[in-house]
Amino acid sequence: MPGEGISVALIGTGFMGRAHSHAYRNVASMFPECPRPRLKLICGRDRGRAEALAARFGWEEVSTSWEEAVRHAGVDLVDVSVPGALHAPVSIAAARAGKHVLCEKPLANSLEEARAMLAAVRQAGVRHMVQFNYRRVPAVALARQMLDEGQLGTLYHYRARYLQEWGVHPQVRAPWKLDKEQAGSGALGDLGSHMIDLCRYLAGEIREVTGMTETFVKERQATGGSATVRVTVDDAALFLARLDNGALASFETTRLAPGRKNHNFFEINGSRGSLYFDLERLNELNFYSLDDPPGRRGFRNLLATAPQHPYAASWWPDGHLLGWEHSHTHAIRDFLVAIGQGQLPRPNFEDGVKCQAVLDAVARSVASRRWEAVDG
Ligand code: SOE
Repeated sequence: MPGEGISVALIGTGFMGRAHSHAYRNVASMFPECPRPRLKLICGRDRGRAEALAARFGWEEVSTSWEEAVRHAGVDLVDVSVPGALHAPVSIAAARAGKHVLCEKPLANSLEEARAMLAAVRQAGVRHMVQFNYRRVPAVALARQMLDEGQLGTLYHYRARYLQEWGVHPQVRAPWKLDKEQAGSGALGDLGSHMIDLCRYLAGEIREVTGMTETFVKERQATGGSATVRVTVDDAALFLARLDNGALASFETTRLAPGRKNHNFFEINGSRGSLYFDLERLNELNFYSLDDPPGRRGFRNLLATAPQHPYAASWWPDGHLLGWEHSHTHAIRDFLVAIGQGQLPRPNFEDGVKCQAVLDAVARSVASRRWEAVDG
């Protein structure tokens, strides 16, 4: 209920810790229908860093023990924004303590862990969501609406790319992302999971895949030092897929694409038209319709900032653009509203397991060099 408040423990003080802190701090001011989150506790291994974030964003308490934080009697919701290896232990402990759980993507480092997490939240009867924030970009949610309206007709192709540049630079920001033990995989899980989730959201379930991965740079320097880190994950992954609805899909992700800062792109082709989106132009959705008269056809660029567009009415007048951080605010708004209404939001841990099953099938295909079925 608006006004009653939901007390949050945020586990993690890195990039996502900051992004989520920003969202919790602003969400109820911009979305008055949303229960107001209480920024109860922030937890991180480095006390100084947690204290600094607490001071900046207004977290009431600081902890260096996630085990204690998830059991805190004053906490209703645990936000898991830590490296992948901790997603399962923290989420499962939080669910067992009766807390709602928001977990960063990908849900886990393995399909087995993801299934155990789903079992735990179901058994505890708590609400759960995976922070696949790109579903909540207004232009992406608009694409979903247009697909629901049938504006593309029968779907033939889903084409996804998620390309970043940072891997070509000698020093890396988050060395844990290069370590299989901590991250599960490289570009495949980190960026590929976003591509898979958007495909499932927009176009349909993935039935079978064939893929390949490569680690081009085998050793790297960690941030702020001369220490060399051995890279045990992929730099790049490519895979093809067949969807349940018969559409064909292709996916490409890499951390080694100079000039591509955060190029999360999809294009969908159907019998009546096409849609494409690029995160680096996140306010825009491009639509081509065969329903337009011949001689007047061409991609039109829809600016998804009008009050008729998803989430947009709560922000600024039409044409006053939104940014990347709004996708996190929208996702957290939807989770808090769902908790307030006693509903289970999407994408929840079941979606997280389905995404993980696709990642697992790609990894199996890389090893077998064959097409692999996605484990249902
Ligand atoms: C990787 O650079 C990264 O930060 C991902 O981990 C996030 O999920 C993505 O939203 C932006 O890029």
